[in-house]
Amino acid sequence: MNARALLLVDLQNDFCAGGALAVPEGDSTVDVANALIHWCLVRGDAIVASKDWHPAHHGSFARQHHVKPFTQGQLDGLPQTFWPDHCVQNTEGAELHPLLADQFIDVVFPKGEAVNIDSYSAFFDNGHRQKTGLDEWLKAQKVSELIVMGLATDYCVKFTVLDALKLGYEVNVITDGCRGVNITPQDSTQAFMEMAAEGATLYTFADWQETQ
Ligand code: VGL
Ligand code: ZN
Repeated sequence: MNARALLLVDLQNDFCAGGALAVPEGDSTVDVANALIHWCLVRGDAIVASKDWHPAHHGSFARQHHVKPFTQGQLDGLPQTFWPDHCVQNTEGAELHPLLADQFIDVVFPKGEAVNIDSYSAFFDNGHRQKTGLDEWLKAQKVSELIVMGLATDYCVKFTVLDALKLGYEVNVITDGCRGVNITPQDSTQAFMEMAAEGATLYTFADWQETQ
């Protein structure tokens, strides 16, 4: 009872250097992830990951709407930022970062597979219409506490954390294990503030280690 899980959000090639939607310093989160994996293995925590996993013609892709990437629009009645094509199913860009110790991940939850809706959160799509299976999996393992890190701070990490809090999990965010897209420069800072305001506890990896 009261088990704990490490949740690694979208540590995929396309969000790292050279990727289609490269997040500045995205790669630098992988060392933090591997260190956390080590800690969690020793303690016997569950280790789970999410993967952005889009069909080739996903509705979040700017190309599908003949608009420039990073512009705003709507997708199936929801506000949508249009992105460069990224994390297309079964492409190298959608693979987890090669240096991530992914052999220790218990289960990976894909998201963003439905063409007409995006899915930033690892728990639900952006309309909260469908669940990914992550919540059920964690509840079956009696997980009540999460350690969350990954990419990108201002999208998938933020919405994953906000959903986790609404679902009743105790959420610890490892800030230096996250990097943001920052379409506007303050987006990541703002995202961390929102997560904290809703009840997440923010730690640097060094500070988190002190608590263990
Ligand atoms: C993400 C934009 C589009 C993320 C995914 O993982 O944060 N951002 N798709
Ligand atoms: Zn995406």
